[in-house]
Amino acid sequence: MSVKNHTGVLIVSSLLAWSAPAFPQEVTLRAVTAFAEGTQFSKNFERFIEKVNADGKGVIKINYIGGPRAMPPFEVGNAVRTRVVDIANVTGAFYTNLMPEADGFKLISKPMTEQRKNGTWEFINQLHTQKLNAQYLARQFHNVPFHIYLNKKPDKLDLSGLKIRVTPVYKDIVEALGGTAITTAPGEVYTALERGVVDGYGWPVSGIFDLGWEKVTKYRLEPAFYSVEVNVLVNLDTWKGLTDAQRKVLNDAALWLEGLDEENAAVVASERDRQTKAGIQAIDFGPEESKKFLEKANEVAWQSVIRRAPETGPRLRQLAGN
Ligand code: 173
Repeated sequence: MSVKNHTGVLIVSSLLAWSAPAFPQEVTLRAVTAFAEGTQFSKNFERFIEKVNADGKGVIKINYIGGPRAMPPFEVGNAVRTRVVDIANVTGAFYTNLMPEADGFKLISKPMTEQRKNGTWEFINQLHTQKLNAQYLARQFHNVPFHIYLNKKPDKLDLSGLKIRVTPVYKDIVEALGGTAITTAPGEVYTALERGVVDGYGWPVSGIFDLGWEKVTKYRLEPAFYSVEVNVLVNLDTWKGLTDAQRKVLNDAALWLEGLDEENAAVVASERDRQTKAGIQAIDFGPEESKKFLEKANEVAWQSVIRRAPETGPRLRQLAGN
């Protein structure tokens, strides 16, 4: 080795040794959301990103790429699996093709503090590890229910002759009530209603104003049912590559994010009120019919999950306790 080369090596290695503490390694994660940016089911994830970027300064950073303009919602689960993105905000309903059990998450309505204690989080995390190559970092909106919204008024709790926009969340109950289920991403709902391609749609109690759907919605069918689940997932290779300090920033922010569910009761009340003011009428066939509806909704959904996931579905149902 020549003196010159030898000197070069020395200079390089000492530079590295010297520079390490001055430039601590900060990792940047690429993030997407399956819901439109700034809307009801992306908002809290966006607050989570802000928190991670503030608390994780110099340690971990999230680069928010955006929502459905950047990636079709039904592809987000697979994008996490293949590490096209590192972290995502997405409902299990959008990745049932990869994990049929994900259709059962809407049937679990216990608060996350309880799910983290009673083994539910652990079981669902295992499913994500195995089937989605992902860490199940957080679940949001357990206390926000769904509804079916309609533009035609049925005379009983029956959807015969009606075409209803669905995702896997509503498909089984819509069909059990005699309706025709048409699957679309949220971004296609407005046009489908406007053109009369569908007579109604499934959606949570909150969020219809975000995309102007109140302009093309006449009725909200009662009762509310199921439980919204929007999850924050981290690609498992990304997760394993993080330092303890980086993982701690994410985990702490995840628990904080789950805590934001406390705000939902007020949001639900104000959205119902706002719907009334916008002229959307509630259709309610009374307590007895509502009770039958809820029992049917629960039963058809579990049967469907258990048929598609005979090994794991029953355990999920046991954890859900319904
Ligand atoms: O209706 C939907 O697109 C859907 O399945 C969903 C799930 C969670 C939150 C919002 C919508």
